Amino acid sequence: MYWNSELETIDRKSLQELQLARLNRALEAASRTSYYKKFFEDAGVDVSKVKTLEHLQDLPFTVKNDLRLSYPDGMVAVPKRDIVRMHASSGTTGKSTVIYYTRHDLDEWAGIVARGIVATGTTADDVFQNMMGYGLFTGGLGLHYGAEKVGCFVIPASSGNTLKQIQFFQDFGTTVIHITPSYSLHLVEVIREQGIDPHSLTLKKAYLGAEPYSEATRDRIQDLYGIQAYNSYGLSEMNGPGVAFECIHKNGMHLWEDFYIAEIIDPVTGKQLPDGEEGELVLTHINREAMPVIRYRTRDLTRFIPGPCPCGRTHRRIERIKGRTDDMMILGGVNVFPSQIETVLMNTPEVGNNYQLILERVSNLDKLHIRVELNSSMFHGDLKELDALRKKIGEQLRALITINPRIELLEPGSLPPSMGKAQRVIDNRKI
Ligand code: DLL
Repeated sequence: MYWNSELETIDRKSLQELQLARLNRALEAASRTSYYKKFFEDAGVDVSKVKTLEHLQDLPFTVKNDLRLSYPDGMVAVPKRDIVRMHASSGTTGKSTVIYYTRHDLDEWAGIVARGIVATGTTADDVFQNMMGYGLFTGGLGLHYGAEKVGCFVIPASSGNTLKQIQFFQDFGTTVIHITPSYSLHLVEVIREQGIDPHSLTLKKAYLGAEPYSEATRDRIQDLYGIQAYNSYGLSEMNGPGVAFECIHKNGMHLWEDFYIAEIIDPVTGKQLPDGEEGELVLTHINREAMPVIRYRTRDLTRFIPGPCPCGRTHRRIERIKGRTDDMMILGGVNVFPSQIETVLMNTPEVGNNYQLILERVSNLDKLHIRVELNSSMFHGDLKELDALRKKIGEQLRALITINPRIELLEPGSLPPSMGKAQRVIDNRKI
């Protein structure tokens, strides 16, 4: 039931003591790096004065741009010969951000990934098909070593090559998949096109992550495949996947607090918010030798779910990520997240598995154009029916988020399928 029962069920007081000891070690390591040394000096802070967990709030935030500025190795705290791997995320602008790991870091990372895997009931009897990209992206290799640690039969399939993936399901009796929600929605369509009933496969579970998605999408994936889907959260700056994982209760993701000190802040003021309130997640990595990262602003919006979890793990749970602060759209003065629109679309049975949100600026006003595929079994091309459906979706969007977008209904298969992280929002506004 647990991978490491001692650490997963540690009492809060001991956990906080461990956090403080590890924080001091991480701060000391950070001060040895060329980037943080100057960073702390410029901010006028003396990290040796951090004597309690509350003192962490006196330190400045690290943002994505700091990682870019420190490129290639300004945040490395160990000699090069101790580094055994790097990962990188390209991002859309500027230099890549590079993350470094020692052998110990990789082993520890695989350990928390194993915690998440075991928390969902997966064992050495499972066949784990890893359909996240292998390479510089952390999704593939990150889960790979955790699943091997658990003793699963691991198929390092990577993403794409959809027909082969389906063949592997059948030939090796895959029971667990690791996949982005958007790719899983494409995959299930291809399975059906092959004349295979997804429910007839040996699949039992999916680990979904790497991109924001709604509860309605999880429900849809569970129904389409006839499996249980678990939410998995992570980001390359904090190792990659494995930062937080759902247990069998599927009620928020346990964030491994012996690895990360988590804060929820008001994204505007930067001040910590009271427990349970929604805000931006800020993480300090306190268990990585090669590259400590202090008070990293994730841009992800969530909150801590109050109260204990019936599974007995004492690490607090974060709620499904609502969206990224940078993905928020302001439409007619209303703040809207793509996940809110997705909820309406995925709760509409006539709607298919793929959609795009296109933002345009017309006479100084932001306009949203939703392009959404229809479900093939519902698609008859009857204009009256399509009109009624467009109206129905429009009404629900208005009722829930008071927006009035242009809705375009498309034939199934019209939009580019996603093999990894989907690009849902296309911003054509010229600022
Ligand atoms: O996406 C790591 C990962 C791989 C997580 C596989 C889970 C599974 P990055 O490429 O650095 O790392 O992107 C991190 O993706 O800040 C979130 O905005 C988003 N994200 C990741 N997991 C979730 C999730 C990997 N479960 C960024 N729900 C993060 C919502 C997620 N958003």
